[in-house]
Formats: sequence, structure tokens, C-alpha cells
Amino acid sequence: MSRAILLVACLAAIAVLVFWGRPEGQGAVAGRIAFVSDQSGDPEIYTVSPDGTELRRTTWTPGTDWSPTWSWDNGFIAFCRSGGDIEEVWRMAADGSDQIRLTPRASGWCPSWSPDGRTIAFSSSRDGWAHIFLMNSDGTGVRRLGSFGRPNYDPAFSPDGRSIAFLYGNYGSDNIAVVPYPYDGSAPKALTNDSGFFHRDLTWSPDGSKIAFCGNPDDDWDIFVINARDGSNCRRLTSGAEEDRHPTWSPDGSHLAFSRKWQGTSGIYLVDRGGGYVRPVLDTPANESEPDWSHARRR
Ligand SMILES: [Ca+2]
Ligand SMILES: [Ca+2]
Repeated sequence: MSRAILLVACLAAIAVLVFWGRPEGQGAVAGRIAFVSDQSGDPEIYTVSPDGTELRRTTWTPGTDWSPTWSWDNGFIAFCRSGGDIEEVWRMAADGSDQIRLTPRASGWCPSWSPDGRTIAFSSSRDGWAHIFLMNSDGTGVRRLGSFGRPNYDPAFSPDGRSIAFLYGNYGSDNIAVVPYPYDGSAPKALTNDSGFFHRDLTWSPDGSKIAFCGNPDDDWDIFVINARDGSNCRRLTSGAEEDRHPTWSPDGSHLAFSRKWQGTSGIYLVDRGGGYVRPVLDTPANESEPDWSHARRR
């Protein structure tokens, strides 16, 4: 090999190392990402390391398994299972064992664990409109969060367990609101007030200071971040015609994973919190979506 070719090869190798290793640090490789994949031909829940290794399948059932959500101690995953005409909330151990149906024959989706692991908030249309309900993490004690006069859904407990953010519906748009937990009956505090488009898939940063979500102001979906305190400082992390959904923060808050759909196929990608670069977590021909990143170990 000539010296020139060797030099080019070395530079190329360094460039690859710099690109892949660049801003990642420990935060981008820590924890595990739960997600949905149809690689078996049927939507199932898998977990994977953020570098794409150690892929494990956790569900093996007919019908659609979706919306995986880690408990804050990373011991359990709550999820939805759709069969026939109903979507129910289930939970399982993180390795897929001990699967328990929490809302038998009653609609439920979008589960969110309280940080102490005792309560799961979820959406349900069991009484007509979509409303947020709470239940004990064994499925007992189901009760409505509150009466807000409009459809409300997609709850997300804050990392300190003292707030629940959710979507607050209207016709043709919805917005992000937050109430204290335990709920005291106060009016929801609006964090966004946008008309004519939808917000979805909201998720708190690990330190509770930010909320990421996806929105479709341009008729495609992109990832945005706002301050959780008052909805200020809205920043767009992704753009372009791809459909970017389901953001989820790395345990140290340095990165977000999200699902990107383009030309009929979706995959899991990472972006740094500044929106600086995007790379895929997995490279498969299957559809992968709805990532949820596990949490930092708690003291
Ligand atoms: Ca399935
Ligand atoms: Ca987009």
C-alpha cells in the first residue's frame, strides 16, 4: 500500500471515529431503549442498548404490542396490547417475564409511571372522550385524574412526581398543560397555546426542567423542546419532511432518541439535545418506533 493510500485510509478511519464517537459521552450509551418493532411480522416490544447492540425481544403475542414505558427503577415496562377492538394497559418485568394485564376489557393506552412506582397514569376512552385515569401499579384503584371539560390524554409524570403534564384537546389542535400531583382541582396550566396543529408524545427531561414533544406545524412531524416551568424557549431539534415522533431523553439528558419515518419505513434515531446531529440506533429493514429510554439509577 502506498504511503498516500495509507494516509487517506488513516484519515478516513479517524473521521469515522470522530463522527461516531463525537458528542456521545457516557450519556448516549447508558441505559437501554425499549421500542416497538415489526421485524417478526407482528408489532412486538424489544429493548436494545443505545449503541444498537444487545437486542432483546420481550413480547411474543399475536396483536399489537406498543407504547413501552420504563418504570423509574428500570425493573418494569408498562405497555399497551391491542387485540380485537380494545387497547389495554399491561406491565411486565424488563426481561419480558411476569406479564400482567392491568386494565382487562377496559380501554387504556399511554401509561406513565409515578417515580415511586406505586401509580400508573394512562389515557382511556372508557367513559366516552379520552380522559386521564390513575391506577395502582397492580391495576387496582382506577380513578379519573380530574374533570377538565375537554378531552385530556397522554399523561407524563414529572421526574419529581409532583406534576403530571398531558395533552389538552380541542378540535383541530391540542396543547400541553400541567397540573400538580396529587391533583388539587386547580385549572390546568397551559405550557403551549398553539392553534391549528397537534402536539404529541410529550416527555420530561431527567432533571425536570424541559419537556420534549413532537408537533406538526409544517404538516410533517418534528421534535421540539420547551421549558417545563412555563413553556418558554421553544426550540426545534429536527426538521425536514421525515415524520419525527416519540422523543425520549437519555438518562443524563445529553441526547434524545426518537422515531423517524420516511418513505414508508420508520427507525429509531438519536439526536443531541442541541439538535446538532442525527444518527440511527438500528439499521434494519423492519419498522421500529416508540422508543422509551430507561432512567438513571436513583439514589
Ligand atoms: Ca405482538
Ligand atoms: Ca419532519
